[in-house]
Amino acid sequence: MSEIISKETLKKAYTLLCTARSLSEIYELNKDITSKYVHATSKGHEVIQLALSLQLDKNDWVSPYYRDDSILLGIGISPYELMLQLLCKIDDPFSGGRTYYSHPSLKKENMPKIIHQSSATGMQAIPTTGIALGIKYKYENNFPNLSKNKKPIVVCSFGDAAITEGEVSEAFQMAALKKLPILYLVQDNEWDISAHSSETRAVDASTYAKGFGIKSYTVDGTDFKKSYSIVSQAINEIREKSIPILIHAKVPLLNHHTSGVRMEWYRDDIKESLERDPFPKLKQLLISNGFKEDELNKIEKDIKESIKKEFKRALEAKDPKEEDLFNFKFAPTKIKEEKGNIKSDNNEPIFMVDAAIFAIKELMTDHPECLLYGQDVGKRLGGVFREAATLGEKFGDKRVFNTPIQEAFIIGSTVGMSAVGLKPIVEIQFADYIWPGLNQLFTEVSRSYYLSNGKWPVSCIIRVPTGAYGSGGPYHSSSVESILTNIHGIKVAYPSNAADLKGIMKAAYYDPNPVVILEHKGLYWGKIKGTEETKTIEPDKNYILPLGKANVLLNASKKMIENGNSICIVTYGMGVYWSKTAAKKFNNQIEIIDLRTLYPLDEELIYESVKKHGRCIIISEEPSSNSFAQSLASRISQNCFNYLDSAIKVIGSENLPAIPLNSNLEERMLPNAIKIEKELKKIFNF
Ligand SMILES: Cc1ncc(C[n+]2csc(CCOP(=O)(O)OP(=O)(O)O)c2C)c(N)n1
Ligand SMILES: [Mg+2]
Repeated sequence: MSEIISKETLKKAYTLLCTARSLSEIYELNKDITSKYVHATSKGHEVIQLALSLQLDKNDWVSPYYRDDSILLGIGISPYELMLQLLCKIDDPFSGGRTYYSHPSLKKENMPKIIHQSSATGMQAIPTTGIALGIKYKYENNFPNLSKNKKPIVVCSFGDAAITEGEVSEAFQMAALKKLPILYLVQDNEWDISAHSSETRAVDASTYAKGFGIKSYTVDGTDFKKSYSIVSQAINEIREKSIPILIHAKVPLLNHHTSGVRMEWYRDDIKESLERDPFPKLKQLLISNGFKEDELNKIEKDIKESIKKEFKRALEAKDPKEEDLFNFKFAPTKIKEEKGNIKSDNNEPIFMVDAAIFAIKELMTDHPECLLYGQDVGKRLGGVFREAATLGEKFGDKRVFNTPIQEAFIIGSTVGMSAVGLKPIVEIQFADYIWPGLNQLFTEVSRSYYLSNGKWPVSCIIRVPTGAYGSGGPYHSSSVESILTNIHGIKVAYPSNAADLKGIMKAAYYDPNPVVILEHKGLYWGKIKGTEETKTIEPDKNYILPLGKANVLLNASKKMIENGNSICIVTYGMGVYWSKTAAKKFNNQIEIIDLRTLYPLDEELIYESVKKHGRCIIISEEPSSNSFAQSLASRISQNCFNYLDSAIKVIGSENLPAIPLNSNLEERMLPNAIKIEKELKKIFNF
């Protein structure tokens, strides 16, 4: 393992270490200004970071964490660019002033790529492992233009405390299971914030990783020679063998935890830590390799001067303008109009469940970058609702595969998969179990495009069977649309029949943004009384239904509208069928709008219709209070107030924690046609 490190590399490492130190110093000297926006620096950790970053190739991927400014310097980011981020300036190359110091995202031709880095510790493990999964997928499926000699690797960097988090174990499990080309770098300074490792972990990172079957190396992260050599060995092994490796680097933290949490408040190890300072060690290494001390001192002095100038320049740089706030909410989609033939040659109506399968089959046939994974979706079962049946047989288990019970991984890995150009369709088995995945959806998936200033949209479809019936009971019946529509940065569709589901699946696929499709399991086969119309003729392959387009399913008569005797029901999912049944009891008085997509919402159509009728009921399957439906009612009231003859009514489930298993209780809990009919009558008699 005796790596010969060139003098050029040594000099570069020393120069960058001086740069990192000067940055730490100038931020601290100017803390009145710089502490406006919280930041942490790599002081004490620089050497392992440089040993890594100086060995990365432009085709590699790296996810540095908030203490990794030396990794950023090492891959070629300038101190000025880092300062722009520190000060949240518009030309901050990562986020245009939207996110903190050393929270990068980078998509430059000649540098390693960096997906959006959130500030949630440990959460980068899953998206970053998703990149490695994507790279492996591309090699296994013989994608064109892949480098054969120097295969890309992925690096995920963490602090020692971060790897105690649950989600990290999902990532480690998958990396080991699938033999992914990923290097986990753990910088162990023995501190969480003020909690010491003796309080927070039973074993260190290398022992922990071994439990997953991940090879690991421990190294003194202040020793450049050893660090460089271990990193070099690990990178070569990963490139050649496609395996995960963990490097556990022991380092001292020589700066405050962050600008806001000062070391003098709680650190009792400052003196010992300073004795492990990597700076004099690296200097000594250079001297023993023939460099003159004077030359090294001059480098240090020149850098300090230049950092001072750059800091002054950065202070004068422009801030973002207010209107910049709105850029990059969603990446633009080309799918704006309903297109193609909703009727095909096949006149036999199909179930909703099959509409989804047929859509995915067409997509996977045309697009090698389309793949499907989730729990039990593989060929043995094809999904617990058989909602992926036949796909595994047709496309093989490299493209349609089972995952462990890892909702966080299923959702969060799409960030990485999408970054390498794939289009994952993933599935959460029941809406009730989306909760462990919500963190990834909120923290990583939904914010990637916005916080990377438009660099990293996440294109994925997350299928979520949802809703009650079929004796689902409290853990297989929940509705979660209020939670989902509260997450800005994802789209949420909720189709109610086979044709819509097929058309929406296509639109979602070609959408560059994350799309959750809620698929009501009670509608999959149209077996529940009143839901027979979920079955439709299968639309043609080219049929596509844009997201955000609601549909008027039933019209009230002109006469009833003119006489002020009509009402508009706004609903979706199962609500469509309860409403249809209830409407039969009235004499052409009811208009039904099926929203089909909840975010974005077809506000234009809704307001137009409410203004026409002057009355509106919103029906959803969720408990009604604090819900999406309530929020919609409020929006309608604000926009249509002058046209309303009565308050907007919301009908939902009872406001209770769960849908009970007993069928009588379930019946009482949920809305139904009779309850809706009663409300309609009340409103007409008002
Ligand atoms: C999920 C999450 N919980 C809590 C925090 C607050 N927090 C920020 S840094 C930190 C300590 C992380 O320690 P470690 O991973 O060892 O990195 P170090 O700062 O020591 O380099 C905590 C708890 C966070 N950012 N994310
Ligand atoms: Mg730590």
